[in-house]
Amino acid sequence: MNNDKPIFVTQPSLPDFGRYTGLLRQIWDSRFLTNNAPFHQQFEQELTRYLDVPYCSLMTNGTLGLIIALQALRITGEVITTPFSFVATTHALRWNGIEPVFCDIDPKTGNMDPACIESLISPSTTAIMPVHVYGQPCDMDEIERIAGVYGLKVIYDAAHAFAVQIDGKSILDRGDLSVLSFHATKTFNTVEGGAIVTRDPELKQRIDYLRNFGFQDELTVIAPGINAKMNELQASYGLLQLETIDAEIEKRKKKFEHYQKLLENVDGIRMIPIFDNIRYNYTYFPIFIDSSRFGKSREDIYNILKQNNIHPRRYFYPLISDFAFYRKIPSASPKNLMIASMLAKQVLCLPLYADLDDEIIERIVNLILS
Ligand code: T4K
Repeated sequence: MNNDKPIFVTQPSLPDFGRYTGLLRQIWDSRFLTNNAPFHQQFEQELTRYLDVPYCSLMTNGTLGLIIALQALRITGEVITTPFSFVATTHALRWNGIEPVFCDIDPKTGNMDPACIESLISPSTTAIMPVHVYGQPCDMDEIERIAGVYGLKVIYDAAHAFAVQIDGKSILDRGDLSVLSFHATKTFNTVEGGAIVTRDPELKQRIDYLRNFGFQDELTVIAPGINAKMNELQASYGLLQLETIDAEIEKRKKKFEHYQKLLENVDGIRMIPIFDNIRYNYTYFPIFIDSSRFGKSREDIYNILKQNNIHPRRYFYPLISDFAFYRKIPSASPKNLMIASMLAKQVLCLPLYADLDDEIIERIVNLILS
């Protein structure tokens, strides 16, 4: 096996080149490049159908989706969120002048622990923003129950949760809004991209205005919106990706299960739980290494793999609450985030993508166990 070729945590799957250039030809001919043009409209419709959700609004990326979701719901004050996520989750709050309040997480899933939410609610709290980390659904019933009692909105950061279903039903129409990412590193990618899912047609309308500077019509601007429009190169690419996404998820599932078989029953290595009634998208393959039982630490394994030109990622280390500009927030104290601090030290996301060779998976596992 050739060790000179680096193996990264992921490698995007792309649409068929010939078919994509066919669609580019149409864009060249029409000269409609952006601003709710034909491919944008078609992709938004087909995506809504595929995801089996009431409404969805395309975005140029997931981060702007989060920023707009908060604007659309007029969220202010404090929002309870998780530190065990990509920085974009908390940055979106700060870009709206909102104070993040960090909540500890469930050790089994890495998702926000609903039992920790109530003690963080203050008179300034207006919403809860959980993340379906690694595509594992949050405890949505309990989060939404608490939100109902205290009159809070719920915005799910569903960047990892494309097409995830429980008992055959999408999880994306839960809460007030869910926000997807279609970044190149995700199971479903449009190079950069994202979407906001809602059940409320009026809210969808407001989101659509906000992503286009707030324009309602040629002469009316209803709010200080932003530019978060997906362009025709992304939308046409996305249409082709939709055709192959089910096969993509199946391929990733096989790779995921190969790792699972090789790593089950290894003392000191834990994987995320997989439930039979959930349809996953297999974006990440995280393992949690307990060095006291396994004998080697997460950093040891990370370095061993790096020395062998394999590049796993420590998603999510450092915790968002450990970055300098968030560390001063009272809830960022490690004492408040004991489980999150522990998982951040243990986690390692191993390479996972549709074209990953089984032999490379075996080599990675052998290096971990050697
Ligand atoms: N919320 C959550 C929970 C998120 O995880 C994210 C994004 C967001 C919100 C925001 O959504 P977006 O605004 O991004 O749509 C990556 C991604 O940039 C980011 O989208 C993602 N989460 C995050 C978890 O991971 P990096 O800095 O780790 O990516 P990077 O460039 O180091 O890529 C990882 C590896 O993938 C590279 O070593 C090589 C490979 N790769 C990457 C790219 C971009 C490729 O083979 N081809 C490529 O085109 O952040």
